[in-house]
Amino acid sequence: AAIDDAHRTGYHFQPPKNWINDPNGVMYYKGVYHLFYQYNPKGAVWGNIVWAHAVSTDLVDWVMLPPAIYPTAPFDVNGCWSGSATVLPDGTPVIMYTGIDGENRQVQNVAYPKDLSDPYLREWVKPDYNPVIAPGPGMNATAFRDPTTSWQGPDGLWRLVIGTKDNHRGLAMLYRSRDFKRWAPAGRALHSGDTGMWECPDFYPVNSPGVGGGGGGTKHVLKVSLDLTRFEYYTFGEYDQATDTYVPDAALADGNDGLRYDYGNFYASKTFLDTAKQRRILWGWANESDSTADDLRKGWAGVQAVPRKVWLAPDGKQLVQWPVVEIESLRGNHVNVTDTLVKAGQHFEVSGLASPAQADVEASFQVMDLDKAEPFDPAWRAADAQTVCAARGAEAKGGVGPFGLWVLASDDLKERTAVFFRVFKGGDGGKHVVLMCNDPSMSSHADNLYKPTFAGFVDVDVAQTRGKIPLRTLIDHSVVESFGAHGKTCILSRVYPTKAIGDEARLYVFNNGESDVKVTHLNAYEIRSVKITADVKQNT
Ligand code: DQQ
Repeated sequence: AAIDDAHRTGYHFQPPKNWINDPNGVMYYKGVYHLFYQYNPKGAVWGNIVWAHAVSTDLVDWVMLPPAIYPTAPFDVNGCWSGSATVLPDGTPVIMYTGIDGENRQVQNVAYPKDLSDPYLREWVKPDYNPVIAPGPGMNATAFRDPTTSWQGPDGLWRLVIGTKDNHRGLAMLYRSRDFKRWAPAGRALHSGDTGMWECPDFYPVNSPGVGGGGGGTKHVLKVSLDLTRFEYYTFGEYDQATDTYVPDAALADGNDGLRYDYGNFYASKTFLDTAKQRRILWGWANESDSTADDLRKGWAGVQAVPRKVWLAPDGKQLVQWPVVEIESLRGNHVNVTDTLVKAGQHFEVSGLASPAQADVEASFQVMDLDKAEPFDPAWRAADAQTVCAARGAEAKGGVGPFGLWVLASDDLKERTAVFFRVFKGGDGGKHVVLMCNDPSMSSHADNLYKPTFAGFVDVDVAQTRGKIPLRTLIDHSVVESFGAHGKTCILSRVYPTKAIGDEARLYVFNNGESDVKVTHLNAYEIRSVKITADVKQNT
């Protein structure tokens, strides 16, 4: 079947065709970044799941390899679901993944590289002693999956956690092993929450650059993905290695009120430590938001968000994310706007890019009159940002904001996706409340699209920044991936314009608030497409 490429991405990872979902087994090994991912070799809907495999030396251009892990044995005959890689101290990588066995139980299996001298680690071997972890008596065998990367305790034992549930309680169950072969259940969860099933847990240390330095500044992050609501949240806190206890910081909530990596379409994410550059990198899956019929017609579904560096904010209140610096090597021509006032109700086009459908926009906005901020409705206190933003979309005029970008816009402006801020007064301690939103309600003339408004609060003290709020937005045909306030609040959204495609797409700055807003600077870059090449096996 023909592949419809009108909405295919230029620099967000996707294979040439078919369905993809979760990133799996992400790792850096001897100069090569590995990305495995859930993949249906037979079509553009979820099913027949294998681990597809791609490698890169720069996180930008990718070589597509044959699937690394696929059903071959009783312990994974019905599917090879998500999991993680661990690089052992002797340098051997090991993958632990969820197999769906002949009885449709979820069990955990290991796989090892067949040939460590193959720089791409193309082939993986599953020992006969699999599965190495099976659901224990009384456990939910159809909700027991997605093992994390393992970590070693001071006693030399390896640990990992597996996502499961007990009725409505999501759990990250702890297991220990000396040899990766025999695993003993700790018989308890590292953490749990009243949220429904925990998929794709991730557990790792972070610190703030310049703060603590591996000592007091180190926190552990626990992230989980909620299959009921399709969002992820994280907590961080103290992990006591000796007792294997994790205590999240008191200010952090579990569940709906928890902090999110991304307030948009971003799921089943996973991090790894990049030992080459001493940074932690986050991969996450962005699902389609068109219909299944559209996906079948397109011949493909699913992309990966750009890899993001993740670290702890210096104030210790949240994580911060930023596209890996390598993405900037894709930048080409750019246009620049400085100190340009956008009066109430006005907009202007940022023209001059050959194709704003594939661009990287870095802007800083300055609110000229914060006194115009409307009071924050006390009724919103119990609500989440998305509820507030759905009630006050991009078209609803406000005091301060909505202001920001219209991306993937048609020349008549009938198609456009708004990425914007809104500022209210009367938050905690009299501070301003800053909201960042993505409103796709006008993004397309097409029918049958899922067009939710996404939003998150932004922890920026606008009185102190003199009204300044920075925004970076990565635009990639059907992806709008935004980073507010230097990566404090992130929102990825999928949109499918019918007119604003390819060279027809345009970029605007708008202000629908009463206060004037100054664009103190804006740089919009064309972004070249990455190279996705087929594997050429060397003849030796
Ligand atoms: N996707 C995988 C599961 C995981 C879910 C199956 C999350 O292992 O729990 O494709 O998207």
